[in-house]
Amino acid sequence: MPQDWLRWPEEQAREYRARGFWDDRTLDDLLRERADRHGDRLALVSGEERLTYARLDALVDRAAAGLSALPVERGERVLLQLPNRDEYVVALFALLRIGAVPVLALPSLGPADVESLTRASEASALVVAQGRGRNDPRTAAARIAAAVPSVRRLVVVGDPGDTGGVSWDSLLEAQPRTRPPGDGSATDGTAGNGGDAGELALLLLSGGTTGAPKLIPRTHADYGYNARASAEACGVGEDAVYLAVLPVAHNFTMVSPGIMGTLSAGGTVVLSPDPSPTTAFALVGRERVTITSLVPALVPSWLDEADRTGHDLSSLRVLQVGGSRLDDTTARRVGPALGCRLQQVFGMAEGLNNYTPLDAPDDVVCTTQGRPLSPADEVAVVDEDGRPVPPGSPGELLTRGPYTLRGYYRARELDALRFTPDGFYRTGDLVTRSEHGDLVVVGRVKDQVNRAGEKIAAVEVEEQLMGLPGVRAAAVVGVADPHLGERSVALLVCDGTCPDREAVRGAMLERGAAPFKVPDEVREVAVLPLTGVGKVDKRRLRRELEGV
Ligand code: AMP
Ligand code: DBH
Repeated sequence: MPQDWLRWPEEQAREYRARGFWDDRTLDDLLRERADRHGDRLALVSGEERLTYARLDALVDRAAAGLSALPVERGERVLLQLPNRDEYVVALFALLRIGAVPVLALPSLGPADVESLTRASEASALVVAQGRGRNDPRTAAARIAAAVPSVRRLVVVGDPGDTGGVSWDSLLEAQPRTRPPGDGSATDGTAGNGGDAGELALLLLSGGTTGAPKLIPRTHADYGYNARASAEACGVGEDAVYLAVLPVAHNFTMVSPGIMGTLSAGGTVVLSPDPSPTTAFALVGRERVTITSLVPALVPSWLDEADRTGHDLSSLRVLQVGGSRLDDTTARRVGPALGCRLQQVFGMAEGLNNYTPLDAPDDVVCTTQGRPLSPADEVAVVDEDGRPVPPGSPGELLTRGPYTLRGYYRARELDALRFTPDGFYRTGDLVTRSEHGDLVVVGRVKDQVNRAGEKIAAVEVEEQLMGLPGVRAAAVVGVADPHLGERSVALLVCDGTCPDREAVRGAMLERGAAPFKVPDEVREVAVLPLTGVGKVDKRRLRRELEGV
């Protein structure tokens, strides 16, 4: 396979293998091993469906056979846009089993995002779920399948309707090849950075700071290590019951430790169809959930509901919170209200995961965003000239390590900006680091709004705003918001009448934008403040907006 993205230098890869961070297992091997070892244990709960490891493994075999028959070939990219249902887990592992590369798309993405993701990954198939009304993903998927030349197949979980696609259930009718247990893919250690395990496993979407989607390549070896090490750091073992509340395709829910970490440890994954505390608490009580993860925007409603719920939450040991900054006051309420440990998680789909240690003092847990997961994670906090700053001073976080990408997928020009010459990823996050290595996220360098954990690239929205009649200049900034973390505010300089929020909303949705990208507020201004070099001064804008 031609190498179209940058990988770890060979010497570095050798070191990660020698130190035991990377091994020869594919992500699918992690599931199969568990199925072989204790097939009768409960792996996955979704609605009324309760799948043991053996049953999940058998379903994955059937789905793999069905996908192969379509055909989906080894190495092909397949876009998955599915809600929190068991079919997601089956489809994910089935694709990995046949060596195809899942491209994980959040259900909240708009049709325009799904299309550009499909184009950027040159996906050969799309897998979506039947929905309802205007936002039925089938409608967009059918259009994209017709418009994007690489797409040959559309698979629909539910009724394919008039999309021309095939139903997921019909795929499961295929007869799997018989195969001896434990026979993962060939791992002869000769290909790339560590046999098959060094190959591309899946593609994730970056929150991104530029209009074009940035695809994050993750290998079996690095993602598997991320999952296993996270499970260990979060106390997730065979007795763990992980509740997936956030979308399953989110990296947090996938690997920190999420679905991959829990299944690799032999625990049980429970899927929540929605993030409301009423739904989640019923599942916590029924399934004896031990750990779950949230974005900060969900935490207050969970704490309020905990006061009045009749469900038994005593099984809950850890509540992980991450994706955007959790305020210290709310952080301190978590333990007493839920009777469990808080764990802050500062992660990114690009790699690096930071966790507050489960046995750390409350002050550390409630006021920091954690420490790097791996002893091999290298982090540096640097000033604008790339020079390290002293402990406690803010600077940009740079990182490299055994599960942090060395380059985006097919984006060499972007790589030159986002990576230092010696392979450190520039996170765009402003942090401080204490002498003990605890990180605090204090802001960002990157031009992005972090709205309830959903990352919005300012330029992408600005481009859309500039396309509206009468708009001469546009700037989108994130402003601190007690509920969302940040809300997005659009400032427009106009000729004549300025579009209001409703007009902006209508135009953006019309063009297929995701609803969460529509600015929460639209304001007309006479001019935008500029920096010395003539760029819109977003820091000043943000300060001014937060001051009112
Ligand atoms: P993404 O690129 O979509 O994977 O988003 C990763 C980004 O989310 C990080 O680079 C941070 O900017 C932000 N983030 C994630 N977790 C936290 C956290 N616990 N506190 C503050 N920001 C966070
Ligand atoms: O925000 C994120 O992307 C994120 C947060 C927590 C993440 O990717 C992760 C943990 O792995």
